[in-house]
Amino acid sequence: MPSKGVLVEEDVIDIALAGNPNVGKTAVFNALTGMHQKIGNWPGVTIEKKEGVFSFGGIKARVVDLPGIYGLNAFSIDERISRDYLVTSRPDLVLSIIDSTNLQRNLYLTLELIEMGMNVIVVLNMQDELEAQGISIDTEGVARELGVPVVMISALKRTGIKDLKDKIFEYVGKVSSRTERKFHDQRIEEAIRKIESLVLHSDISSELDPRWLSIKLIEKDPEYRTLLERASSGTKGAVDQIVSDLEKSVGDASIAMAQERYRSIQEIYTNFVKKNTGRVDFTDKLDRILTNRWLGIPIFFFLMWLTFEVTFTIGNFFLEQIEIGFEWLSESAVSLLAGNVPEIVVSLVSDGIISGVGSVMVFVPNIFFLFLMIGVFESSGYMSRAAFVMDRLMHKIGLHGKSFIPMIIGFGCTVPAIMATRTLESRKDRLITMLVSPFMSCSARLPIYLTFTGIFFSKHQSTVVFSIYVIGIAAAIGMAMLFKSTILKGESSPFVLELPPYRPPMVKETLRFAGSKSLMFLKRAGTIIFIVVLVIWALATFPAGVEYGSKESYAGVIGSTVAPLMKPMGIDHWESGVAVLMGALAKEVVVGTYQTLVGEGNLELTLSEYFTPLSAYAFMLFTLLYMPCVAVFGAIWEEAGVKWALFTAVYTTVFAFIVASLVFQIGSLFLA
Ligand SMILES: Nc1nc2c(ncn2[C@@H]2O[C@H](COP(=O)(O)OP(=O)(O)OP(=O)(O)O)[C@@H](O)[C@H]2O)c(=O)[nH]1
Ligand SMILES: [Mg+2]
Repeated sequence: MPSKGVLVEEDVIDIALAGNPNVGKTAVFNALTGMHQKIGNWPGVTIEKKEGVFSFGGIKARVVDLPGIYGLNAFSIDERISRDYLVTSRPDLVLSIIDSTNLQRNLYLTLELIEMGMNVIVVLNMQDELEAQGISIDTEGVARELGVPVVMISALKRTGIKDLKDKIFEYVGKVSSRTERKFHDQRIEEAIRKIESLVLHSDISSELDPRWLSIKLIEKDPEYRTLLERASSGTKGAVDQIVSDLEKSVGDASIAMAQERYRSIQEIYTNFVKKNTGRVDFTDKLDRILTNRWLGIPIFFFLMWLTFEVTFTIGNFFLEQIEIGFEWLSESAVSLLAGNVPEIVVSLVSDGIISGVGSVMVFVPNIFFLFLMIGVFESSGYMSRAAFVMDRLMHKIGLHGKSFIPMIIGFGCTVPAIMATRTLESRKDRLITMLVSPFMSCSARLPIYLTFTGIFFSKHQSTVVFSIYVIGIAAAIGMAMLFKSTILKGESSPFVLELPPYRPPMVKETLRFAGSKSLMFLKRAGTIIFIVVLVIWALATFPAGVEYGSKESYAGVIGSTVAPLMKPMGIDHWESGVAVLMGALAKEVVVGTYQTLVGEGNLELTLSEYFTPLSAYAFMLFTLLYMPCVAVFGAIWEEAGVKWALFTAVYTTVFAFIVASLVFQIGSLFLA
């Protein structure tokens, strides 16, 4: 690592990307490094710092992509990650990424970074959108005013990237120069200077930049106050004296400083930004419909239904082809192996591996199309609208619409949904969102619904599956309401939900997203599901001498122990007991378990003997609601502690049992 200040050619320079949420930091990161980190059109996509490298003209750069922040006072976990990285790691260079169509709001953080004494290059991103809106910015003027280099780029269209690299290159070999530009009123500057020299010559132990620390002390930032509390009473008294003297003339110092920053920004804006008025905003027009008071929620549910329609109709076409492929594979394997190897090996290969793993793999096309639809929602900007229209409903239960974003992510997989709760400021809101996110039906449950609706509701497949998803959302909201009014009472934090402009979904990125998720599904099928299938095959085969998959096999014994508990849900056979137990590892294996237990038998025939449409529906509800898979358990453990992970597993399972039993019992009354 180079010494701060002088950068020499053979050094690796550390570059951080900082900026407000959704301004294209990750897009810039990908453009610089050639990597494919996730980007999406809503604030809060990046929730952890990510590293990459690139070299250019003989220099090597290590780049860190950070979660979005509005300013250097951090509230939520993802914001804290960014702030702490900037403050304590002090990268050699910070690229302050700005959405140039939104200069006014974005510049606040830039000013803070400059005040912090960072080496800053201002990157005005989204040049294409700026031009489309007929706005122009005098970059030279802004650079002069801020005292740092300014580059205009479009990370999406990849324009200006070379320019940016050139500007980065200029830093190498140059003595870092703190900008002389001071944004504050003379009285404030004087106070900063006084405290700065106190900090330098006192017992306040800190690695922080002294000017930055002084500013934070004047702002009475509680996190930096603690440093002062630890210092001697003389130092503390002197600092307090300077601050209170200052406040006598300027009022609340932190407000005065914020006002100064806004004043500088306004000045820059009026002097260097030229706007063409009179154009009609496409985003505004579309939002009048999509976020309409009355239409918003129905449209959201319609789009959800459409997602399943696409997932099923197109997905099922491919599914059938793959199914035929696996049947052929299984038959060929049997005819090839039969007579040549022991009977038990034939059974292992055809009953266990091919049909068990195959029964899960066939759903890859459906998974692909589901994620393709989710990807389109994410990159078009609709995601934030969904959160926005649900906001009113969420507010009624005391949560913020922002909580709905992790929940939507949960339709793909619950693990990233748990991680996405990091964007919520309030710890209690965050916990509640984590506790209820598993009810948002993840893609791993889709094979269960597809199998069961295919047998029992083949005419109304997407409507039935849609109803399950809606029940999942209702359960999540209902439970959130319960938690909010009981064990996790608290104020909901005020926050204005941001609506990014609509953007055409990026075809390549969205396809890659759907592809990588499908691949992940395949990988799970190849690893965890493969192992589970082997275990089940063994349990169904042994003890030696019993008929394969019979009640006397180990699997039968285990299943029979659990099965009585499922009787209230209308389930009266041991196979489902095994399937549900295994499903706790990964929900994908539920179908694989049935298939392996049935072996050479016909799965559809067997299930249609075991279930009625009513009990099949109850069973789908149970698998929707009962304990999330081990990966989610691990994620909650990591984010909130083992206590909450255990709590989630137990309460969801009890809840699932109650709901599924009620549905079956009440349904039986009507159908009898
Ligand atoms: N038109 C246009 N869109 C862009 C440009 N750069 C990024 N975007 C889009 O802006 C959105 C946000 O991009 P990200 O890179 O995810 O933004 P981010 O700053 O990393 O966002 P967070 O991680 O949520 O803080 C995506 O929809 C991108 O496709 C650009 O230069 N032009
Ligand atoms: Mg990002």
